[in-house]
Amino acid sequence: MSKNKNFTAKDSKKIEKLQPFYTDSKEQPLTTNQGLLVNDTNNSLKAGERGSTLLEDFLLREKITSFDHERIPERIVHARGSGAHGYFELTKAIPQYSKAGIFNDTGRKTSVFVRFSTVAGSKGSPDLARDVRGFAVKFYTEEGTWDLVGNNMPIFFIQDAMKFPDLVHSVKPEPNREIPQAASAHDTFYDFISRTPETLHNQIWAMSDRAIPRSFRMMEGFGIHTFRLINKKGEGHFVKFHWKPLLGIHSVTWEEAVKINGADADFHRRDLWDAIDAGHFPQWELGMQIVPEKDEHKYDFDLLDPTKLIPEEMVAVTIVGKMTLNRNPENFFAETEQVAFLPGHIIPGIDFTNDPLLQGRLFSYRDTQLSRLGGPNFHQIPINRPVVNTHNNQRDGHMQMEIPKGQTAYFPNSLGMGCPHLSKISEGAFNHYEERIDAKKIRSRSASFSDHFSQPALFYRSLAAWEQDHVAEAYTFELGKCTEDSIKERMLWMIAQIDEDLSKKVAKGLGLKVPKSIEKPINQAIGADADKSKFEPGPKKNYLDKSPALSQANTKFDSIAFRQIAILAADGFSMKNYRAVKEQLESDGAILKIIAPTGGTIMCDENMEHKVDASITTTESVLFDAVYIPGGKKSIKKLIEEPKYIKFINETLKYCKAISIDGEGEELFNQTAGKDFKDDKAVLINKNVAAFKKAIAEHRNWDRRKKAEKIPV
Ligand code: HDE
Repeated sequence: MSKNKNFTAKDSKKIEKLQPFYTDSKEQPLTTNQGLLVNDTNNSLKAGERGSTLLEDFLLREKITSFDHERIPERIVHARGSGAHGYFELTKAIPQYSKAGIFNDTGRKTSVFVRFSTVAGSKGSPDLARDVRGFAVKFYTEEGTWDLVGNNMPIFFIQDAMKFPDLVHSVKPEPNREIPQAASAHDTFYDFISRTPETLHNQIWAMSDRAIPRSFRMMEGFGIHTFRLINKKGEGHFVKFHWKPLLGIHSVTWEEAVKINGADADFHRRDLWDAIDAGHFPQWELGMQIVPEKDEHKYDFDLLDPTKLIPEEMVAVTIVGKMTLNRNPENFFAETEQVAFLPGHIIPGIDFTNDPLLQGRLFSYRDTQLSRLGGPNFHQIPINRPVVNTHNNQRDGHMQMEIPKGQTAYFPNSLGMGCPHLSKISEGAFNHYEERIDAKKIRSRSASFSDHFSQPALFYRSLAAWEQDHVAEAYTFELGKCTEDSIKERMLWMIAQIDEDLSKKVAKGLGLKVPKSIEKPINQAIGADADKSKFEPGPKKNYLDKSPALSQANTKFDSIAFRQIAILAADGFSMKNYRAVKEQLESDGAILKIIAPTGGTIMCDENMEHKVDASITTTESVLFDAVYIPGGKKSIKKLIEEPKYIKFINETLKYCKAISIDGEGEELFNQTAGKDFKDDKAVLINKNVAAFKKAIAEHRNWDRRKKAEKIPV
């Protein structure tokens, strides 16, 4: 309400008319900022359908430049992030593929800075949003800085950079109300997704458990695009980069994610920081899928299409090195916030391909840093400085932090003795891979990019039953949050193209029916003059029945490093069993935390004082991986009096986690839903610590999920 009593709604309409900054695109054609009518806002101008994007493309530049400058200073995407320092070591030299020093010198330790992030949320949004995670690595190599700016999923939502502003605008909070924060579960996102079938593959990954990781330490990373490796002879090989976490790939459930966001919005940030602080350094192996140039057209999908992965069963991942994160930043802003990743930062031995998404990214990231970090000298910010000296004739600009000496700032010169001078390729200078291009300049998309259903179906088929259940639940939740039935129905049709039963399950949850057909064309990511029939999604193919590598059921289950174990105890707890559990779990890196009725300290039955890590009122079971209840008559009597312990145990059971109980602890357990789960393989009553350790390492007993669903918490 306006404070000015004389100001009425009628006046506000008048002001709207007078002031030109109110715009409304209802029934209006799309134009450039100069009023030019636009006939294709979906494809960039390229040298041939599968060729590189042309600098001449003023439409792409205007659209992307405008988009890149939308937020200051928060990153427009990936605003919420956490970083860490570490190093990379080569374990297997690959001179036959790449001349890059870091891929040849096994004795070398290359410093890295890594930033993990969510995509859609603001800087202060919670960590457990259902979202893709960024996985950006800066290698400070002796030949210059290389940035591998990837995600935790091996494919992307769109095929052409021209679509990125549309994608991001659809997932961000809706512009009228700025709702919802850090969530894809809303109308505009699914309006866009359901009209853009190329998004379906990344979309189903985002509905899987990959979108709600247990920890940054337990995520895979992918470069996504096909890059090129170049050897000394100048020969090229296609390559896809993979990061494989030594701890395996593990996730929480969606219900837990929602609760974690409330209980500790910094859950992932804290976990990464604390693990490194405690000396449990997360590690990943760097893997490569290498494809000879002659095999470029061998596959049922196009290697330049970033919505496609190469199944590991078709091209194996060769492990070449290992990355260790061993140092937390000193200052969040100076390092994690100011770090500037650019896919264009490459080194001799690595090169780009014509993937049209990668081509657009090569423009976008430098552009966004100019507004985010204020000018062209962002490479001088400490975190962005290469570890090698730099000399060139670029000068001045905002925030020049160096004092370049001398009279000359041009090339060629004689007054400066010809310096800084050029280097030969044989001396390590970068040179571009000489790719032959003979094509028409065209704003279009290759027909080889039109198969949008085969790989989402392969992904879904490859999941374990519990993972498939989670996908169905995620779709039901996300579409249930949409308000427009037409959008939900279009999505149901799309999901049916992946798997009919999946779509039926989701439809049941939504109280709708899967439509037999929908209005065509569904694919609006084409030009207004394009032959629409050519761009309908192609038929679903089955070139591989299953890809076991895509399922988290086939990951590693052999570590309990930095797993959080809640010890439920009060005064008088039994020290004998606790001592054995503590010694054996801690020796394998687990972290034990005593959760007592109040803060302060408690006494065990051997009259020793123990520091309480959290009182039951200040913590939640969703923040822990497993629970241990030591015996001790007095302790158990006290715990039974506090109802939150019952909830704590019930939630542990509901989310399929391991629980170990000794002695009188069983009396407390009998007060919970646990009495019906005594034959469960991850419920260990008076069993040895080795069995508990194994159950924790297995992450969850998903077999429990159907029965545990009924536990009312
Ligand atoms: Fe990004 N992306 N992106 N992206 N992206 C940014 O750059 C962009 C894409 C990724 O921790 C921005 O510095 C365009 C794919 C990560 O600092 C911006 C397109 C992949 C990060 C930008 C893509 C990514 C970003 C925002 C379509 C996975 C965070 C702030 C052509 C391979 C890096 C910034 C960090 C950040 C643009 C698509 C990953 C605006 C135009 C595909 C991990 O420049």
